[in-house]
Amino acid sequence: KAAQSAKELVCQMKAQAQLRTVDGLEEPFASLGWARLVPSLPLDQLYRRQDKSSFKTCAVVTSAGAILHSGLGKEIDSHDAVLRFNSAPTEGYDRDVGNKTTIRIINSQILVNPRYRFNTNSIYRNVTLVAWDPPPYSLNLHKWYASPDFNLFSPYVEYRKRNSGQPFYILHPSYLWKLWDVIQGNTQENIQPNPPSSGFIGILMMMALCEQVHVYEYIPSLRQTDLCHYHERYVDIACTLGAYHPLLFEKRLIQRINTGPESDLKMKGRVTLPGFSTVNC
Ligand code: NCC
Repeated sequence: KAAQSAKELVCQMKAQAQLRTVDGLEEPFASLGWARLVPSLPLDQLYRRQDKSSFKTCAVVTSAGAILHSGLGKEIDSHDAVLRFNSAPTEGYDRDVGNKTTIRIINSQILVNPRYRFNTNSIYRNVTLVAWDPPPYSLNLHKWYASPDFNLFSPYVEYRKRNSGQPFYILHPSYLWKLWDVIQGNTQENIQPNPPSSGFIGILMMMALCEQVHVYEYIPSLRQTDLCHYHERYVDIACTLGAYHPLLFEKRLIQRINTGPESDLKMKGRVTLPGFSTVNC
Protein backbone atom coordinates (compact mmCIF):
# COMPACT_ATOMS: atom_id res chain seq x y z
CA LYS A 1 0.00 0.00 0.00
CA ALA A 2 1.32 3.40 -0.97
CA ALA A 3 2.38 5.65 1.87
CA GLN A 4 -0.28 8.20 2.64
CA SER A 5 0.32 11.91 2.62
CA ALA A 6 -0.03 13.79 5.88
CA LYS A 7 -3.29 15.27 4.68
CA GLU A 8 -4.73 11.89 3.72
CA LEU A 9 -3.80 10.62 7.15
CA VAL A 10 -5.53 13.51 8.89
CA CYS A 11 -8.59 12.98 6.69
CA GLN A 12 -8.64 9.30 7.61
CA MET A 13 -8.48 10.20 11.29
CA LYS A 14 -11.27 12.72 10.84
CA ALA A 15 -13.51 10.18 9.11
CA GLN A 16 -12.74 7.17 11.31
CA ALA A 17 -12.24 8.67 14.73
CA GLN A 18 -15.38 10.58 15.47
CA LEU A 19 -15.50 11.54 19.10
CA ARG A 20 -17.95 9.34 20.99
CA THR A 21 -18.79 8.97 24.68
CA VAL A 22 -21.11 6.62 26.55
CA ASP A 23 -24.54 8.24 26.19
CA GLY A 24 -26.60 5.82 28.25
CA LEU A 25 -28.86 4.83 25.37
CA GLU A 26 -27.33 1.37 24.88
CA GLU A 27 -27.62 -1.67 27.11
CA PRO A 28 -26.64 -2.39 29.79
CA PHE A 29 -26.40 1.33 30.52
CA ALA A 30 -29.93 2.21 29.37
CA SER A 31 -31.58 -0.07 31.94
CA LEU A 32 -29.30 1.34 34.63
CA GLY A 33 -30.65 4.83 33.99
CA TRP A 34 -27.45 6.23 32.51
CA ALA A 35 -29.27 8.39 29.96
CA ARG A 36 -30.12 10.65 32.90
CA LEU A 37 -26.79 10.14 34.63
CA VAL A 38 -24.39 11.28 31.90
CA PRO A 39 -24.07 15.03 31.16
CA SER A 40 -26.99 16.22 29.08
CA LEU A 41 -24.71 17.97 26.57
CA PRO A 42 -22.41 15.74 24.51
CA LEU A 43 -18.70 16.59 24.83
CA ASP A 44 -18.47 17.99 21.31
CA GLN A 45 -21.31 20.40 22.06
CA LEU A 46 -20.24 21.45 25.52
CA TYR A 47 -17.98 24.29 24.39
CA ARG A 48 -19.29 24.76 20.88
CA ARG A 49 -19.28 28.27 19.38
CA GLN A 50 -22.15 28.36 16.83
CA ASP A 51 -20.97 26.42 13.80
CA LYS A 52 -17.31 26.58 14.71
CA SER A 53 -15.18 24.09 16.60
CA SER A 54 -15.11 24.44 20.37
CA PHE A 55 -11.72 26.15 20.69
CA LYS A 56 -9.34 28.07 18.45
CA THR A 57 -6.07 26.99 20.01
CA CYS A 58 -5.42 24.03 22.30
CA ALA A 59 -2.47 22.65 24.19
CA VAL A 60 -2.00 18.98 25.00
CA VAL A 61 0.49 18.63 27.86
CA THR A 62 1.94 15.16 28.25
CA SER A 63 3.35 14.12 31.59
CA ALA A 64 6.82 13.35 30.26
CA GLY A 65 9.84 14.11 32.44
CA ALA A 66 11.34 16.03 29.49
CA ILE A 67 9.04 18.98 30.10
CA LEU A 68 10.92 19.78 33.33
CA HIS A 69 13.03 22.94 32.98
CA SER A 70 11.27 23.77 29.69
CA GLY A 71 9.89 27.10 30.89
CA LEU A 72 6.86 26.46 28.65
CA GLY A 73 4.22 27.29 31.27
CA LYS A 74 3.24 30.74 29.96
CA GLU A 75 3.07 29.53 26.38
CA ILE A 76 0.91 26.56 27.37
CA ASP A 77 -1.51 28.71 29.37
CA SER A 78 -1.95 31.11 26.44
CA HIS A 79 -4.05 28.51 24.61
CA ASP A 80 -7.85 28.66 24.73
CA ALA A 81 -7.98 25.16 26.20
CA VAL A 82 -5.41 23.00 27.95
CA LEU A 83 -5.61 19.20 28.21
CA ARG A 84 -3.77 17.29 30.94
CA PHE A 85 -3.51 13.64 31.91
CA ASN A 86 -4.28 11.44 34.88
CA SER A 87 -2.73 12.64 38.13
CA ALA A 88 -0.31 15.15 36.57
CA PRO A 89 -0.22 18.23 38.86
CA THR A 90 0.38 21.86 37.96
CA GLU A 91 1.06 23.16 41.47
CA GLY A 92 4.78 23.57 41.96
CA TYR A 93 5.45 23.00 38.26
CA ASP A 94 3.63 25.90 36.64
CA ARG A 95 6.79 27.48 35.22
CA ASP A 96 7.21 24.41 33.03
CA VAL A 97 3.66 23.14 32.49
CA GLY A 98 1.39 26.13 33.20
CA ASN A 99 -1.55 26.04 35.58
CA LYS A 100 -4.63 26.19 33.39
CA THR A 101 -6.57 22.96 32.92
CA THR A 102 -9.70 22.78 30.79
CA ILE A 103 -10.03 19.04 30.28
CA ARG A 104 -8.36 16.16 32.11
CA ILE A 105 -8.27 12.65 30.65
CA ILE A 106 -8.09 9.95 33.29
CA ASN A 107 -7.64 6.23 32.83
CA SER A 108 -9.76 3.93 34.99
CA GLN A 109 -6.96 3.40 37.54
CA ILE A 110 -7.43 6.98 38.71
CA LEU A 111 -11.04 6.34 39.76
CA VAL A 112 -10.27 3.05 41.46
CA ASN A 113 -6.84 3.24 43.12
CA PRO A 114 -7.10 5.14 46.45
CA ARG A 115 -3.60 6.53 46.04
CA TYR A 116 -4.96 9.06 43.53
CA ARG A 117 -7.58 10.41 46.00
CA PHE A 118 -9.96 10.96 43.12
CA ASN A 119 -12.81 12.18 45.33
CA THR A 120 -10.79 14.71 47.29
CA ASN A 121 -7.83 15.87 45.18
CA SER A 122 -8.58 19.34 43.80
CA ILE A 123 -6.88 18.61 40.44
CA TYR A 124 -10.04 16.72 39.45
CA ARG A 125 -12.34 19.66 40.32
CA ASN A 126 -13.46 22.55 38.12
CA VAL A 127 -12.39 20.78 34.93
CA THR A 128 -14.12 18.61 32.38
CA LEU A 129 -13.25 14.97 33.07
CA VAL A 130 -12.98 12.31 30.38
CA ALA A 131 -12.40 8.77 31.64
CA TRP A 132 -11.61 5.58 29.75
CA ASP A 133 -11.04 1.91 30.44
CA PRO A 134 -9.60 -0.76 28.12
CA PRO A 135 -12.69 -2.47 26.69
CA PRO A 136 -12.87 -5.88 24.96
CA TYR A 137 -12.14 -5.61 21.24
CA SER A 138 -15.50 -7.31 20.62
CA LEU A 139 -17.08 -4.03 21.77
CA ASN A 140 -19.51 -6.10 23.82
CA LEU A 141 -20.73 -3.53 26.34
CA HIS A 142 -22.21 -6.23 28.62
CA LYS A 143 -18.83 -7.92 28.88
CA TRP A 144 -17.09 -4.62 29.47
CA TYR A 145 -19.57 -3.64 32.17
CA ALA A 146 -19.22 -7.02 33.85
CA SER A 147 -15.42 -7.02 33.83
CA PRO A 148 -13.74 -3.70 33.16
CA ASP A 149 -9.97 -3.51 33.53
CA PHE A 150 -10.53 -1.34 36.63
CA ASN A 151 -14.11 -0.93 37.80
CA LEU A 152 -14.71 2.70 37.00
CA PHE A 153 -18.47 2.35 36.72
CA SER A 154 -19.49 2.58 40.36
CA PRO A 155 -17.11 5.44 41.23
CA TYR A 156 -18.38 7.22 38.11
CA VAL A 157 -22.01 6.86 39.18
CA GLU A 158 -21.21 8.05 42.71
CA TYR A 159 -19.21 11.02 41.46
CA ARG A 160 -21.91 12.05 38.98
CA LYS A 161 -24.54 11.98 41.70
CA ARG A 162 -22.49 14.17 43.98
CA ASN A 163 -21.11 16.54 41.31
CA SER A 164 -23.83 16.65 38.67
CA GLY A 165 -22.76 20.13 37.56
CA GLN A 166 -19.31 18.99 36.51
CA PRO A 167 -19.00 17.66 32.96
CA PHE A 168 -17.70 14.10 33.23
CA TYR A 169 -17.73 11.62 30.35
CA ILE A 170 -16.63 8.06 29.70
CA LEU A 171 -15.18 7.43 26.24
CA HIS A 172 -17.07 4.89 24.20
CA PRO A 173 -15.19 1.61 23.55
CA SER A 174 -15.80 1.96 19.82
CA TYR A 175 -13.92 5.28 19.83
CA LEU A 176 -10.89 3.73 21.51
CA TRP A 177 -10.70 0.81 19.09
CA LYS A 178 -11.21 3.02 16.07
CA LEU A 179 -8.18 4.99 17.20
CA TRP A 180 -6.31 1.71 17.53
CA ASP A 181 -7.44 0.73 14.01
CA VAL A 182 -6.05 3.99 12.63
CA ILE A 183 -2.65 3.23 14.20
CA GLN A 184 -2.56 -0.41 13.07
CA GLY A 185 -3.87 0.51 9.62
CA ASN A 186 -0.90 2.81 9.10
CA THR A 187 1.81 0.64 10.66
CA GLN A 188 3.71 -2.22 8.95
CA GLU A 189 4.31 -4.21 12.12
CA ASN A 190 1.58 -5.89 14.13
CA ILE A 191 1.04 -3.66 17.12
CA GLN A 192 -0.01 -4.85 20.56
CA PRO A 193 -3.82 -5.27 20.86
CA ASN A 194 -4.15 -2.73 23.67
CA PRO A 195 -5.82 0.66 23.42
CA PRO A 196 -3.68 3.70 22.63
CA SER A 197 -2.20 5.74 25.46
CA SER A 198 -4.17 8.55 27.06
CA GLY A 199 -1.80 10.82 25.16
CA PHE A 200 -2.89 9.62 21.72
CA ILE A 201 -6.54 9.55 22.77
CA GLY A 202 -6.24 13.13 24.01
CA ILE A 203 -4.50 14.39 20.89
CA LEU A 204 -7.19 13.04 18.58
CA MET A 205 -9.92 14.23 20.90
CA MET A 206 -8.50 17.76 20.79
CA MET A 207 -8.19 17.61 16.99
CA ALA A 208 -11.97 17.08 17.05
CA LEU A 209 -12.54 20.05 19.38
CA CYS A 210 -9.94 22.64 18.31
CA GLU A 211 -8.86 24.54 15.22
CA GLN A 212 -5.21 24.10 16.06
CA VAL A 213 -3.51 21.74 18.50
CA HIS A 214 -0.05 22.08 20.03
CA VAL A 215 1.21 18.91 21.71
CA TYR A 216 4.07 19.20 24.21
CA GLU A 217 6.72 16.52 24.86
CA TYR A 218 4.88 13.65 23.21
CA ILE A 219 7.60 13.53 20.59
CA PRO A 220 10.58 14.19 22.87
CA SER A 221 12.62 17.39 22.59
CA LEU A 222 16.38 17.61 23.11
CA ARG A 223 15.49 17.44 26.82
CA GLN A 224 14.52 13.77 26.31
CA THR A 225 15.09 11.81 29.49
CA ASP A 226 14.33 8.42 31.03
CA LEU A 227 12.53 10.25 33.84
CA CYS A 228 8.98 8.96 33.46
CA HIS A 229 6.96 11.94 34.74
CA TYR A 230 7.91 15.55 35.42
CA HIS A 231 6.30 15.22 38.83
CA GLU A 232 7.85 11.95 40.06
CA ARG A 233 11.39 10.69 40.65
CA TYR A 234 10.61 7.48 38.79
CA VAL A 235 12.82 6.42 35.89
CA ASP A 236 11.57 4.06 33.17
CA ILE A 237 12.20 4.46 29.46
CA ALA A 238 9.00 2.49 28.74
CA CYS A 239 7.05 5.60 29.75
CA THR A 240 8.38 7.35 26.65
CA LEU A 241 8.64 4.40 24.27
CA GLY A 242 5.77 2.21 25.43
CA ALA A 243 5.14 -1.29 26.74
CA TYR A 244 1.43 -1.90 27.23
CA HIS A 245 0.39 0.89 24.88
CA PRO A 246 1.53 1.02 21.23
CA LEU A 247 3.23 4.29 22.14
CA LEU A 248 6.10 4.16 19.66
CA PHE A 249 3.69 3.62 16.75
CA GLU A 250 1.32 6.30 18.01
CA LYS A 251 4.19 8.74 18.10
CA ARG A 252 5.37 7.90 14.60
CA LEU A 253 1.89 8.60 13.31
CA ILE A 254 1.67 11.95 15.08
CA GLN A 255 5.13 12.86 13.81
CA ARG A 256 3.93 12.20 10.26
CA ILE A 257 1.12 14.75 10.55
CA ASN A 258 3.15 17.42 12.33
CA THR A 259 2.99 20.71 10.42
CA GLY A 260 5.30 22.64 12.74
CA PRO A 261 9.00 23.30 12.18
CA GLU A 262 11.77 20.96 13.30
CA SER A 263 13.08 23.64 15.68
CA ASP A 264 9.80 23.54 17.66
CA LEU A 265 10.27 19.84 18.10
CA LYS A 266 13.85 20.15 19.26
CA MET A 267 13.48 23.12 21.59
CA LYS A 268 9.94 22.74 22.86
CA GLY A 269 9.03 19.14 22.12
CA ARG A 270 6.16 20.84 20.31
CA VAL A 271 4.09 19.38 17.49
CA THR A 272 1.50 21.47 15.60
CA LEU A 273 -1.60 19.71 14.29
CA PRO A 274 -4.62 20.93 12.34
CA GLY A 275 -8.07 20.60 13.87
CA PHE A 276 -10.45 18.41 11.87
CA SER A 277 -12.73 21.38 11.18
CA THR A 278 -9.94 23.14 9.26
CA VAL A 279 -9.13 20.35 6.79
CA ASN A 280 -11.23 19.88 3.67
CA CYS A 281 -11.28 16.19 2.91
O1 NCC B 1 2.03 8.11 32.43
P1 NCC B 1 0.76 8.65 31.89
O2 NCC B 1 0.11 7.49 30.94
O3 NCC B 1 -0.24 9.18 32.85
O4 NCC B 1 1.12 9.80 30.88
C1 NCC B 1 0.15 10.50 30.13
C2 NCC B 1 0.53 10.48 28.66
O5 NCC B 1 1.73 11.23 28.46
C3 NCC B 1 2.55 10.62 27.46
N1 NCC B 1 3.89 10.36 28.05
C4 NCC B 1 4.05 10.20 29.39
C5 NCC B 1 5.31 10.00 29.92
C6 NCC B 1 6.42 9.98 29.06
N2 NCC B 1 7.67 9.85 29.53
N3 NCC B 1 6.23 10.13 27.73
C7 NCC B 1 5.00 10.33 27.22
O6 NCC B 1 4.87 10.47 25.99
C8 NCC B 1 1.82 9.35 27.02
O7 NCC B 1 1.13 9.61 25.82
C9 NCC B 1 0.83 9.10 28.14
O8 NCC B 1 -0.36 8.50 27.67
C10 NCC B 1 -1.93 6.54 30.31
O9 NCC B 1 -1.74 6.63 29.09
O10 NCC B 1 -3.04 6.62 30.86
C11 NCC B 1 -0.69 6.33 31.19
O11 NCC B 1 -1.08 6.20 32.56
C12 NCC B 1 -0.11 5.66 33.47
C13 NCC B 1 -0.74 5.59 34.88
O12 NCC B 1 -1.83 4.68 34.88
C14 NCC B 1 -1.28 6.98 35.25
O13 NCC B 1 -0.25 7.95 35.18
C15 NCC B 1 -1.83 6.99 36.65
O14 NCC B 1 -0.80 6.88 37.58
C16 NCC B 1 0.36 4.30 33.00
N4 NCC B 1 1.36 3.76 33.94
C17 NCC B 1 1.13 2.70 34.70
O15 NCC B 1 0.05 2.11 34.71
C18 NCC B 1 2.25 2.26 35.59
C19 NCC B 1 1.02 4.47 31.63
O16 NCC B 1 1.44 3.20 31.14
C20 NCC B 1 0.03 5.09 30.65
